[in-house]
Amino acid sequence: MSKPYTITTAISYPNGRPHIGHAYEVIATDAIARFQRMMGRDVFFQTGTDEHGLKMAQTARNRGIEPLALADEMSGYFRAMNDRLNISHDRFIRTSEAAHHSASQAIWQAMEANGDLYLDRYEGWYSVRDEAFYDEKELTDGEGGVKLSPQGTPVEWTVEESWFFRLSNYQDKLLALYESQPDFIRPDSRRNEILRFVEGGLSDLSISRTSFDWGVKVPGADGHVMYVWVDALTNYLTGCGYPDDADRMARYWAEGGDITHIIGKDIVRFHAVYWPAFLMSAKLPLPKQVFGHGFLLNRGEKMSKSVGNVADPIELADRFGVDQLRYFLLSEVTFGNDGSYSAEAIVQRSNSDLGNAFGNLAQRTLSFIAKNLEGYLPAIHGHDPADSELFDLIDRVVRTDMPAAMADLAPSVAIDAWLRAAFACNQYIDAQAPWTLRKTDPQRMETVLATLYIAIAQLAVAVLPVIPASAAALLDHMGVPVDKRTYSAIGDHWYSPLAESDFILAAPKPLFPRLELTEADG
Ligand code: ME8
Repeated sequence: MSKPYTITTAISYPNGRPHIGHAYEVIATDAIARFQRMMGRDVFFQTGTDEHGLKMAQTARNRGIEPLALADEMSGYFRAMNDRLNISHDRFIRTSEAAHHSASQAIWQAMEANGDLYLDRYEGWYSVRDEAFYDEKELTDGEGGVKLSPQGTPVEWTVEESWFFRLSNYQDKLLALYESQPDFIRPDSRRNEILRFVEGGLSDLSISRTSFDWGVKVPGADGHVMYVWVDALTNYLTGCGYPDDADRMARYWAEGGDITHIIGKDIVRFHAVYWPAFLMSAKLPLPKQVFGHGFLLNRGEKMSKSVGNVADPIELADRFGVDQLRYFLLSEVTFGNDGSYSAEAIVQRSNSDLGNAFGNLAQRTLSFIAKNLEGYLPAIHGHDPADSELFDLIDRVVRTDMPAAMADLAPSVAIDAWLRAAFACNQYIDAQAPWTLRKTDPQRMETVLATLYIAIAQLAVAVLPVIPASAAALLDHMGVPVDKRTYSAIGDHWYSPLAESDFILAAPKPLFPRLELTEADG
């Protein structure tokens, strides 16, 4: 069996509807998961909603409904977003599921059995918006005497009886982990930030709450619910069958397994400090990598409900197209850096790359075949050096450059390579001028068209993880067999049998109609 590959997004707080930042994370993760499947890997891709905690309880109370009713409603919007954006997750987890409560209680008991939990009194600062405890030394002064967390959210003084996790015991073990697995935290900026934090010393972590009851019950401690991050992080194990399904665990959460968490930069501390410490304590395998992507800004500004600049991903998809939005987000933003979006930037990228560079190339070539060869696929009559040069370049791009970039979680680098190959095809068609060859050398015209047809199909296969629906529609139209649409079968060997069959190529419809801006876009 092929080597398992586990990849997850963060699970989102369903205290409101999904925004473009949520869409960005799940689209990037989807592209990577699709790529790994095309490499023949046994992929498990999980996403979902993080439904417990004070933030959910307070939002529900403000709306006069039960937290579960809020979670039911909002979780539905996250699911609907994933459907709309063509997300290929294998599991959508909700932390209110019974199986997840069992998994959270099991990891709690394992940490307790290891001697890492004790009961005490918590006195300190808490941010409901971040669902996070902070040390006094991390805080800054906001307006009106309000203290602010490093994320800029207000904190409140909290005093209550609480279970604690001996995080202070894990400082050396965590530093040893970062040292022996330098890629555990990526990108480097995030790694350095975490190194500094852990080197600065770790306090024990308050991991239960008594002031509200919306959460996973602490086993054997009436009145305590787990701190939301304990149960939230455990979602990754629940999806992998913990604690009862040993076979599933061995497959997707094994020692040395290929396990990647894709999350935003604001929650790296939870994933790169608390999570490995919990797992070490419970004597469970660790993930291979935690990747903290950047934030998406609206025209360079932080999105916020009060400013009213929070973009709805469904609206953007309706207006510009799902694949246009996916392509924009993955090509525009270097994964790991912050990025900006605006209507102009989406329109510009889509029209120039998808429309002009790739769509027109396919359109010109396929219409030419449909019209001049009555749809019969052209035969190859020997190759010129120009043909081999184009094939070599595409081969390098689709077999080496793109897979290397995707495996390295760098979709924008993969797309750059892809675009370079599309430009090379455009130069080839202009230089070879099949419209002239039609009169002067019809055999050479056929070879040129066959070369382009193969190149276009290879580029369509290679870009499937990024724009799955459009690329598949093009491959369907071109008659490329489904079993050839993988990175390993991307060579041209499928072409001759297809050209010799009675397949007739119809005139294509434009794949990426030109997008226009409106006055409202400013
Ligand atoms: O943090 N741009 O949930 P969440 C890019 N429940 N990514 C963004 C973003 C933006 N503007 N805003 C948020 C939580 N994100 C926890 C996670 S995991 C065990 C629990 C990212 O709904 C954010 O960084 O606030 C996170 O990775 C994800 O969206 C969900 O954020």
